[in-house]
Amino acid sequence: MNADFGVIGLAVMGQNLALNVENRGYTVAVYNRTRARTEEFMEKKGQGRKLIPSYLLSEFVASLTTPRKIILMVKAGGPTDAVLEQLFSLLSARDIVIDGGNAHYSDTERRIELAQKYDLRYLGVGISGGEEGALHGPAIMAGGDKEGYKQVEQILTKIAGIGPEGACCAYFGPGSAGHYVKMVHNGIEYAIMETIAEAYNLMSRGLKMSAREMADVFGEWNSSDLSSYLFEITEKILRRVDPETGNPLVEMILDQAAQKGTGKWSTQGALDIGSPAPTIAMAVFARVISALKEERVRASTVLSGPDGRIDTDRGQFLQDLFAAVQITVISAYAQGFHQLQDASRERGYSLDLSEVARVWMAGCIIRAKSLTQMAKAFRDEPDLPLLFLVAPFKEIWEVSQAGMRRVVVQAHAAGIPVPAIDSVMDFVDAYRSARLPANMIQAQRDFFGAHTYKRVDRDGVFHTKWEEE
Ligand code: NBP
Repeated sequence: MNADFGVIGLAVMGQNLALNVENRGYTVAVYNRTRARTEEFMEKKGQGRKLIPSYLLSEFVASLTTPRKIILMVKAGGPTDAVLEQLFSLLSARDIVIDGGNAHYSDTERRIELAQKYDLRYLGVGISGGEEGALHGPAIMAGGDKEGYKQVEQILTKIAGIGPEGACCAYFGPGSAGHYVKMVHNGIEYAIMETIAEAYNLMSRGLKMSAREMADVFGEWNSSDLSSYLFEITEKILRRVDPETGNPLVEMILDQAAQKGTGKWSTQGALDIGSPAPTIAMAVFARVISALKEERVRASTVLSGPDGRIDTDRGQFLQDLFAAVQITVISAYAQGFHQLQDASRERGYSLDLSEVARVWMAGCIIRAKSLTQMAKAFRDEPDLPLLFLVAPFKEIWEVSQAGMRRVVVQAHAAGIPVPAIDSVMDFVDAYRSARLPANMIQAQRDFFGAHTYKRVDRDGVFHTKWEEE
């Protein structure tokens, strides 16, 4: 029996992806560096299935029909390089290698060049949805060798999540396009998670609401235009009680957020191409500050400020908070799409943003009802720079900005940090300003560094000797 598809790496993602492919009727070859993991997988989940385990990479390669179709689900970075180093020399020309891990886009570019030397077809594919998604239908963001994609398209499409506009799998462009889209997906994910955490903080610390009351609010929001996976799980999290203490479980969790790097990469990528992604950046920095627990505990006894209480009409505040959260969440997507637009130009991806929005509609962590309207906005205007410029997002901004401004003012007055919400207020206010104070910055640069400046009233480049009258 020869396998149709091969999976290397049998941690949670690889196992579930292998089972997902097998569930669609394919025979799947599986291999993992550590033998025991493969044995355990076969024993616990592989019984009676069309899975072919191998304990040597050469045997794994030999068990696949040609052209071979192999996906790597191993730890990104060095481990992926370690596998590829062995794998490439075992393969035949035009075999297809898919990196399904969270690779940095520059690593993908480098590996594509290496694969070309072996005449292999290399695909960098972002897969989102966590372990459940991998098993039942992830969002699949592919990039790289187009011919290679055509040959695995049927399998990838069959295992993908199904959204309101079809299977959530697409080829986005050459090179590292797929991994770049996945990286920005994760950046948006960071920003939405931070926004939700800020809303939770305002309700819990500011309004002194109970976990159950907050769960009701998130449940209500999840039945509105904000309907999305992250709001859905937030309600569930707030309803979970810690069996040991009887307290809401979330209150028993240490307030130090971890980060695996994709939010950071997304921000670095935005800075590299001069794309405005302040909310994604603030979400990364919020996690960085949260990690400084000992410093924060010390500072809390040294630095004074308001006590965090928000004394206001609760109903009105919650309405305003909805407005602030809605604008901030839309802005997270808007900044992400802006970055993709810029990266597409800069890196030659030729991304179709309506297709990106469509693929994010199911299977992935940032799936949301509003993506349907976002896909339409980019179908109507493929080069749309920012979602807020068109309906219905323009109207949401018009209707909701007053409430959002009240939330920002009240949060600052109470001493509650809202970096994501705040960053969006500043971002949109700056973006809608025909004139910003950057003229002062240009004057300063010219003053100390003779960097020159342009004038508003005529063409040319100018320099002033500022200390001479
Ligand atoms: P991990 O990212 O924890 O990686 C574990 C796998 O990498 C194991 O199979 C391990 O083999 C293998 N590996 C390592 Br570590 N070093 C290796 C080496 N030098 N040579 C060969 N194999 C090596 O697994 P995961 O959480 O299932 O994620 C897999 C990929 O999918 C990652 O790139 C991840 O970023 C991405 N991803 C994960 C999620 C998620 O929710 N977890 C979501 C989306 C994408 P061993 O058994 O021998 O140690």
